[in-house]
Amino acid sequence: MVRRAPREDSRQDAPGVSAPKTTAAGNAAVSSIAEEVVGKLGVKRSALTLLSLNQKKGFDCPGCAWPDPDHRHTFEFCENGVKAVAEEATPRRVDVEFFAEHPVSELAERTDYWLGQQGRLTEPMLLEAGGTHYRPVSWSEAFSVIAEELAAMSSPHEAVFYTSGRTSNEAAFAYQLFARKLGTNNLPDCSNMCHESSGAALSETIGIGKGSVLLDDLYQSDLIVICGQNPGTNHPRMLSALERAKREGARIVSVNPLPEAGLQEFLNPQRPGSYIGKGTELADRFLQLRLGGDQALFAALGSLLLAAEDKVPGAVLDRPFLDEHTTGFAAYAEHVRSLDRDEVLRATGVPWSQIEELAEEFISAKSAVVCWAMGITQHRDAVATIREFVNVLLLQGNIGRPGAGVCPVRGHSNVQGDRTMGIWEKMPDQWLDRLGAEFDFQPPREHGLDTVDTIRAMRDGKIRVFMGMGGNFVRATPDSDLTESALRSCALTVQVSTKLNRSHTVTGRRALILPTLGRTEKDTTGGQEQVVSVEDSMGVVHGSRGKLRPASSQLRSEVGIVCGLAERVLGSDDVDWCAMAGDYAVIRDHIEAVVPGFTDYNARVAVPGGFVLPHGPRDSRTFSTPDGKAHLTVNVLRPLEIPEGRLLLQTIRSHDQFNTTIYGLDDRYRGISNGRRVVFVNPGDLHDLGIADASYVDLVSEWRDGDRRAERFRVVSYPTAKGCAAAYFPETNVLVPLDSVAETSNTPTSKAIVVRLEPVP
Ligand SMILES: Nc1nc2c(c(=O)[nH]1)N[C@H]1C(S)=C(S)[C@@H](COP(=O)(O)OP(=O)(O)OC[C@H]3O[C@@H](n4cnc5c(=O)[nH]c(N)nc54)[C@H](O)[C@@H]3O)O[C@H]1N2
Ligand SMILES: Nc1nc2c(c(=O)[nH]1)N[C@H]1C(S)=C(S)[C@@H](COP(=O)(O)OP(=O)(O)OC[C@H]3O[C@@H](n4cnc5c(=O)[nH]c(N)nc54)[C@H](O)[C@@H]3O)O[C@H]1N2
Ligand SMILES: [Mo]
Repeated sequence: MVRRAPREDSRQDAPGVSAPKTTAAGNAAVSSIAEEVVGKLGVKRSALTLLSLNQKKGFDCPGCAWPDPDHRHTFEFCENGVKAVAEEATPRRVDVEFFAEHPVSELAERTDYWLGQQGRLTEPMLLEAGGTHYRPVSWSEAFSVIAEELAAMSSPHEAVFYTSGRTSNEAAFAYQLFARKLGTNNLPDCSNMCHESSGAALSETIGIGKGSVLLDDLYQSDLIVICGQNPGTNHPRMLSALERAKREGARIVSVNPLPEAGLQEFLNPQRPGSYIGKGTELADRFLQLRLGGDQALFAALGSLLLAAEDKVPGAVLDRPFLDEHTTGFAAYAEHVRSLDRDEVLRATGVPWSQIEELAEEFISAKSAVVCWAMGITQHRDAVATIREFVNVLLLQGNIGRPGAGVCPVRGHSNVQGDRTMGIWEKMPDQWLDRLGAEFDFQPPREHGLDTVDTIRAMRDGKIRVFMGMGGNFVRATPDSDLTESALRSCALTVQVSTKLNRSHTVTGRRALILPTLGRTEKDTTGGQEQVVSVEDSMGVVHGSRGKLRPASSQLRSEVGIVCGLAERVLGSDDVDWCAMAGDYAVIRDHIEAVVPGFTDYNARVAVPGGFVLPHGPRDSRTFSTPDGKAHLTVNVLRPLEIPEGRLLLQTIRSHDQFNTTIYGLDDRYRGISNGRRVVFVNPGDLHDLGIADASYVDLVSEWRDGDRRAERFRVVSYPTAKGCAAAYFPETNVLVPLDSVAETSNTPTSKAIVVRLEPVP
């Protein structure tokens, strides 16, 4: 399989390269914000947009899921949140003339960057079977096409309903109801590629798949360990929280193969005082470990905590907590006591003395939080790794008390809320019982397809209709060539989208684009101004009100689309689709009846700042596992075997992208400008491999079914951990084998692909 760069990508493989930065945010970020917004939106629209962002009566930032502090500055936003907003609020339009001008075959040759730059989608478009161009259709005709294809299925399981993580609670709830009324749990989502491993490990060990800390816990914590996360780029507002935590006495540790800017030094753009002079050095300690080394690291930490307890009994472990609230201690202790130090060194590449120092940090801290993101979840042993985080925290009773806990940092702004609303291919029976009772039907019980299994089912010709509620399925998923041909085997692909992307160009026999309102836009569905709600990474639910004039008068809200479609397909027999679309408060009443924790939903969502969902372990050390206890677990170490002359490649985000949306071609903090086809390699590895810095290579991934190739990447000598290379996604998704997935969670191993570098002229 060979993947050539699209033609205009030649510009992207001759990047400028300079030394990486250590400082994030601050002045550079502020001027970049001004440039970004005023350049794209004009002065007036910029002011309205920014003044509404993350304000108590404004809209939730579509950037990331980091929570808003209680006492917001006039501007609680960050450079990358502003880019996300500017991308949505762009004055550029993809209209009927655009589609008449550009055949789909031509659009399929364009880069992600070019497609995104074309602007907002404006009206429903249909690609007929055998057609060369999309043509405009009415909403009614679009719904008829979908209804016709759904009616032609021999089983409801031939339809798949994907969700990205920007969809509001209200739209997500209506969408899953539609799928389940139709008779299927085929509800894959971006979480399957994101924090699925976190949900799996946390549900098993503490009884709930969500993080157990609130912002106040970070402020009160003694020790915050950040593993596998690059907040300077992906959660910049987290840096303000870390800065405050640090001022209040926290120690901060970064565990990462890359020395990421921001954790090293931070200039707070929200506090003008901090522009002067140096910023705050956030991380007190940096452990540069190998890709996938975290499981071994935390097993080693556990063994060191036990050894310290042996020396001074009662000084380290929280015995009363372990006795009262946990099971599995004895087996766990026996397991980590027999840990092989050489194996830990091989897996982590971190000297034992540094691990001992980190263990000392845990021992002397009164409370500790572990934060993590994609550097942890997208590995084969991700679930085992997160269970190992839980083990270390449980030993010291660091769950369910102030300043302590687990903190998986979510990505998409409402990805956590979508799950709470039932967007999951395997919702528990109890939840389905309540859904069935509220709407008087029997929801399907058979588990549905997740993202990877959806691709397998399409490949095997088992899927007739694919619908995407947002996102960019074909680019976000692994094994691009295989996934593209899998999607082409569908009879119909439907994308509900704000902006043009590659998923509109790689289609089933027929394809629909349904343009929708973004988070920033005023939603007047049913003739009244509607409010939606979202849940952040810490389980806080709050309202979001768009302020801007919609990009086109033909856009419909996601709720409007789902309810309109459901009514067409299912009739208005027993579900009040029309009432739901006319007033989202009706949907919230249904949610209140089905989803625990949403009592008085409508009243509480109207309160500025919203409300916090209950969380047993955090609130009362209640663990809803089968035995009511938190579980220490035994996790066998299985080091990855990297053949001689090969590197382990991780696929990451640049500072100028939101997942598959490419804002620009720079990665300022890593010193890259005007290009994306770069591969970061340790200078020692370059020396060993005999490859020169600044030369060009093909990246060839080796898997049991053969090689996959991404062509022509510029080599950048970079201080990444030895043996561990990095390049940007989605250009490298072609290298991720579909079957290379995390145990249990089925998440693609996007952070660990065995590659060889083949020099090219
Ligand atoms: N501006 C912007 N914001 C975003 C996004 C975006 O694309 N752009 N995406 C959003 C989404 S959906 C998500 S999920 C989050 C993603 O947020 P991140 O997880 O920060 O995103 P990545 O770029 O994938 O970075 C992974 C980090 O983990 C490190 N890492 C990789 N493997 C390992 C490992 O084995 N061990 C350790 N300890 N570290 C490792 C990498 O070096 C890198 O620093 O951000 C969200 N916010
Ligand atoms: N190799 C590799 N692959 C990865 C990852 C990785 O680290 N490495 N990360 C994975 C992760 S963490 C995630 S979350 C997934 C992301 O997967 P997705 O969520 O599927 O992808 P996005 O790029 O976020 O989707 C962007 C598109 O969403 C649409 N959109 C934007 N806003 C809205 C809206 O408000 N409503 C609607 N209906 N549409 C909207 C726009 O049309 C835009 O083109 O990618 C995964 N893929
Ligand atoms: Mo994500």
